[in-house]
Amino acid sequence: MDRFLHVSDIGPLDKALEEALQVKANPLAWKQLGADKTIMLIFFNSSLRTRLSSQKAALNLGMNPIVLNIGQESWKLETQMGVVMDSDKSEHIREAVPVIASYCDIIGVRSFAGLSDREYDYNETIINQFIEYGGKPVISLESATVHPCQAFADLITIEEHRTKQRPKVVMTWAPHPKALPQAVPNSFAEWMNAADVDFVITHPEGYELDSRFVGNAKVEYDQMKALEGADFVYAKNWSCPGVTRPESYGGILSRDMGWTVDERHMAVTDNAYFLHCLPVRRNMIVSDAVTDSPRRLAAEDAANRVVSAQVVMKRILEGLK
Ligand code: SN0
Repeated sequence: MDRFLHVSDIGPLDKALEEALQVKANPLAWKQLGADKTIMLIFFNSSLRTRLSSQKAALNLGMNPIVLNIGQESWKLETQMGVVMDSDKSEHIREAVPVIASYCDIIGVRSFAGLSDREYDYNETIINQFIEYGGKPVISLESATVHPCQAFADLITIEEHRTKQRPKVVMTWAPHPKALPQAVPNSFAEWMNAADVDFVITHPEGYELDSRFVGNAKVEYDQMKALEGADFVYAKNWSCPGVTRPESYGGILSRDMGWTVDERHMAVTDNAYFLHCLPVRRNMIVSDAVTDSPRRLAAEDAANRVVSAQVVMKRILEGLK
């Protein structure tokens, strides 16, 4: 495996899940695999879980993780080609990436969508330059359009808690004061489509996700109807993906607090578990009562971030040998 952005990069999901449960049961069993190997974790944006779980996963595999926050601890990097570099960005990614790559064996990159230029974001302009100019395996730690380590962890959490062969999983949009990327819902949709679940997406009109991620999911604009009989409720805000409204790409189309997941919503489910990738804004995305209820799996899901990252790094290390 030389990159991890999409569900297809991990191969058959039953095998990936089996490996995840093995890694979870015995996290230090591959401590020699990463000996004397270095992983660079490059952050263009803030992080709590991704940063810590990636370091922990690397340490479990015996690797040396090195973390760099671009712009805060390094020069600000220019990522567009063909520009006159007279701004505050001192170095071009074209020069920086080969240097970073020469110091390590694997690179992880967090590079959020800018949400102003859809083509720039959906071409994955930043992480693709790491792939192209680095020549080392690259892991997306949430790039412009995908967050695969999160979606893999979500799948593990659902697998551990499902009581039905084919559970109903509902991803619902919820309001937020800031315009957020579509990476988390894109990847969650991509992974749920590949998994053996009955998958429904619900959001106000205008928030349609890119068809390559929606796949065969059912899209239901009536949130209550979508949630009926759900076994898992996955709440997330995202900004306008610009699919049905290209002129509004990256914008906020709705602030409707009726979409905030509360006990009224959970009452129509089949005693569903509530999941959120965190960070979560209380009483925007989800009410205090739901987020503090015993059906909430956010902490369990966050713990599985170490597991998903470790399976991905383990696969990459096995490929390096
Ligand atoms: C990011 C997002 O893509 O939605 C990361 C989620 C894993 N979330 C945020 O940026 C939330 C920021 C905020 O102020 O609530």
